[in-house]
Amino acid sequence: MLTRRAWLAASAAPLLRAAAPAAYGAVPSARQLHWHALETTAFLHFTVNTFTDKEWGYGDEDPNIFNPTFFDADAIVEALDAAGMRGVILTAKHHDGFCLWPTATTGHSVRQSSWRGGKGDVVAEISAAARRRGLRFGVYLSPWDRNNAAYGTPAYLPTYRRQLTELLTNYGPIFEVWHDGANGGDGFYGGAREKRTIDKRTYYDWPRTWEMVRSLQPDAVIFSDVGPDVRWVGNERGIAGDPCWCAYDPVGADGGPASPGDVREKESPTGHRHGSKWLPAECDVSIRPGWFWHERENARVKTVKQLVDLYYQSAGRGANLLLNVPPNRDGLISPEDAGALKAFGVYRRATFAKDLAAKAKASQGAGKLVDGREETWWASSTPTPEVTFELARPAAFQVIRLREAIQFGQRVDAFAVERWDPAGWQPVAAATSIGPRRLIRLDKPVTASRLRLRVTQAGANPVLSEFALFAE
Ligand code: FUL
Repeated sequence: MLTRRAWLAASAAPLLRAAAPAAYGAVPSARQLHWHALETTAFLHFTVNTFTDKEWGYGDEDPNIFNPTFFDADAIVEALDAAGMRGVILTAKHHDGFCLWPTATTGHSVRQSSWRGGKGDVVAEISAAARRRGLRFGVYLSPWDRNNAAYGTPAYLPTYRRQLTELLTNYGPIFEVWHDGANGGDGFYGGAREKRTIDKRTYYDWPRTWEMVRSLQPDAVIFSDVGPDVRWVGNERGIAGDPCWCAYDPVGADGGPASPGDVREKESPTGHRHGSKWLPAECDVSIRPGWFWHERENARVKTVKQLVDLYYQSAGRGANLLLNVPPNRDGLISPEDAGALKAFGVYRRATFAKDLAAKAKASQGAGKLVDGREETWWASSTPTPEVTFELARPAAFQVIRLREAIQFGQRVDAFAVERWDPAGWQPVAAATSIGPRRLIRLDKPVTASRLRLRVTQAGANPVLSEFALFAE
């Protein structure tokens, strides 16, 4: 199995019970640890835009236009599950202000649509379908609301918070709350049809909203450009930095305090090696050129090869991948997207089914295995340990996966993997950050029966929880 126990199984030495290592630098909260384990999640961009063929709705849409005749939440979630997605975040309200649940806060929602006679509730159906299939459910609620007459004045904020309260109280456990940084500009605004700009730093009073999220859904992580739990990776291509550090101290574009929509995004892909906050990166990217479904983009759905590459460039660098798959006008995932998702899932299941190092014997060098009750990790007693793995038989592998026991912080700066051949140790791969996960995909398979992991630089004695090998 691909668990942290693999490290234990790999050991020839007896298990030691010892005190947990002291934490180094920033460390994750319990809710962040759960989030890291999800690894890949899906985004659903779905609203009036799906029917108007737009990316940003103006806010003046006729609610009747939202009419996904064959909407099937189970079919949507099934398509995401096939790709190995462990959570799904729905655009409960995008910038147009149209709410996909029958909210009491506005007249711009599914309740005003003739879809299902005004009795439809996309949030209820997707959250229930996700629960049935074991996927976690999260919500995107756009702060910018181009429909709301009060947008831009303090009177809008209670509405935004009431919408969030409805979402966080009526639809079961929420794993992630997603705050978009796109803000302000022109819109319908109750008929005013004008441009409204807000001060991103002060208008939303985010600390107060986040406190509310904490009280309603204490286990949910909060995403924005600046966290507080999960950071935007700084691009919409789905690509993390290399290295990608989990710690980050976001700074505003002008060097002042950062806020959602105002961050020096060039620093977000990499994070800060010695940042004071654990603020890991999430890579949002769409399977299509746009975030919403457009018929003209049916031929431009990412191929399985592109999805696999993205997986290594995001999840493989320790970030989470948030892959957007927009439902179409029928209220279903189009066959093009479903096909790519399925093939991506097949690749993942086939590649990661068998850890070729699971039965290897590890020389522990100057370190020890520690039984942390829930899991086991290997704590080095030097900053730059070398561990040798003797495989039961020669194995051909193309992917190496490492994990740090991140509850003790991100400690490793750089490492190398080598294989033994009669002429001595030969380099196989080298990389920098590990954190929750580091995947190294080799250009071609390598065959070896003895491997060596060398941590070449670390801020503190490494604490590792996995070394695994896979054939692609
Ligand atoms: C952006 C939005 O403006 C896009 O429409 C999309 O929702 C993307 C995920 O975030 O800021």
